[in-house]
Amino acid sequence: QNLSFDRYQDFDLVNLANGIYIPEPGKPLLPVISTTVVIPASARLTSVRVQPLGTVQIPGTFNILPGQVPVPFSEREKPDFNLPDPAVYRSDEPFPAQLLQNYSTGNAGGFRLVNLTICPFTYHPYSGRLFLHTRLQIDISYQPDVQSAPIKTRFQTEQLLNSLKNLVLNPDDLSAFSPPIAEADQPEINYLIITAPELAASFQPYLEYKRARGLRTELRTTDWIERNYPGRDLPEKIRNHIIDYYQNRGLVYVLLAGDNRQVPSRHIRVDVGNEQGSIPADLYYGDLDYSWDSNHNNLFGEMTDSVDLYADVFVGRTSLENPAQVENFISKVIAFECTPQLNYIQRTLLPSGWLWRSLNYHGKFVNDSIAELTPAGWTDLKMENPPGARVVADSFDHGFYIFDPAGHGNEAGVYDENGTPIYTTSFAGRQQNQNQYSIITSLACNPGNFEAEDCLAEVALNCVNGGAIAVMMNSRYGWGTPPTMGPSEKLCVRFYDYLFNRSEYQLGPCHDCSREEYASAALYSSLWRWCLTEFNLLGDPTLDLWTTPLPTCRNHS
Ligand SMILES: [Ca+2]
Ligand SMILES: [Ca+2]
Ligand SMILES: [Ca+2]
Repeated sequence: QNLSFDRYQDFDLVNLANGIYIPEPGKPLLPVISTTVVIPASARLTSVRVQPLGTVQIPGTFNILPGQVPVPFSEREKPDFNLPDPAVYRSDEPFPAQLLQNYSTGNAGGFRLVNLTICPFTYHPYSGRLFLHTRLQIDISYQPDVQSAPIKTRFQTEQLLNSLKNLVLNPDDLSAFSPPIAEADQPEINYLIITAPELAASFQPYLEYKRARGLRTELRTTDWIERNYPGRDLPEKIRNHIIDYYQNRGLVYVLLAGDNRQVPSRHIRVDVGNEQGSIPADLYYGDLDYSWDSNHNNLFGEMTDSVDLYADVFVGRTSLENPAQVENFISKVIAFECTPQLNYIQRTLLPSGWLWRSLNYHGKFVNDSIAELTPAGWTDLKMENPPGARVVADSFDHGFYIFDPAGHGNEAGVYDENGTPIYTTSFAGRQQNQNQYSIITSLACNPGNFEAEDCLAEVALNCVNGGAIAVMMNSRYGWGTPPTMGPSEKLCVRFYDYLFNRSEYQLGPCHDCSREEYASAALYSSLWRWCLTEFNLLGDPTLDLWTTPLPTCRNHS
């Protein structure tokens, strides 16, 4: 029941629930699946093998759609159709030749993970036969590493174990495979706030609040970091400070507490097609294993640079720049965590517009996928082609826990293909939803570009009488792969999958694990790397999320 087919022009389109596409223009477009396996923290991977244990032929013959060139969601032109590659389509050789498309290894907080991208289909283009491998055997071999595993604190291991159980295929192995535990050499710091000197005093009440919830907290200012840590520039010094606390003081959570002027972002360099991406990516501060510039050319996160894309600490940014905004942020978090309104938690607001009308491709596709994930009893208010942003903003004021405006975008808003606004900064800053703060996601281009003076994500987060408590939006172009759902859509959907289906109730881990699902795709495909890294979190990574209107307070101790 997870498999369905559509027709697109003269071609067959294969859909698999939880599958993704990594399109190669002209080659048959078949969904692939990602899966993650934990191996011992001290292990070195030696081989991965995937074999089918059960295979069925899908009745009929198929003319599978060729992969198309990805398109940014700000592009309103209809992309040209990519024709089938005759070298593949005139042959009857099995496609793809290997079920295992790619795999990667990495570390998440001392745990060692293997991420696999597998195509569960085999297609014979000339005869049109299509086979589905319904059961797969995955063999993973490893050896003890010569380097011993990093030592982690009990708190670090517990937090990571708690989040990784939702990511890995073999959660029962997590305890046995966890890194060795020891007390930190220096006093433990679980939660670090990094901010500019002028905001430090305003964050003191927040440190105390988080302390009362069981976290060992510390605040460091960028000028102190500048003086005390090595690095080629301030972002590298900040990251070296985080690495120090991660290795020696048991650090798990980091709040980058400021706009780009207060706490600078690192740009990473990813190219997709003719687009050169220079992408503000806060994952640079979370994935701590490598330098992100292993080829030493001052361009970070290139496809040739070493990264593993697994967060070792959970990072979020609260993009604010003055004490009044800090005060507002603190009061919103405390209200959200301790005295939430109960009547709005199980409500989603899902406005959408046309992405490419000529391709029959609409923002409602991603929103329908989100609505399919909301539990029974939730109310999903879909608004297709709203007449303008005012209607959406008026609804928003009634209180919706989840808000996903889907359309074309820029820094100031999200729009239908024809230019009609769906949601914009002028409304986001004046919402009156009071203590019914929303979690906001969007596939659109650029509304998460916090380097702009005030992008949509920042305005929603800093709204005084309501707005958002957490926003995940793209800092550069979102990418689509019409007629199939592209990475930016899948990332929005996967966040809600972790929240609703996998019971991940903490914001940072929910955001990071849902992205890590696609780690190997993003190590292998620049399209996926672009989309994964630009989807930054604006919000506190330690924030406790509600999915039922039952107030219980969580205590980290
Ligand atoms: Ca580089
Ligand atoms: Ca990592
Ligand atoms: Ca800004």
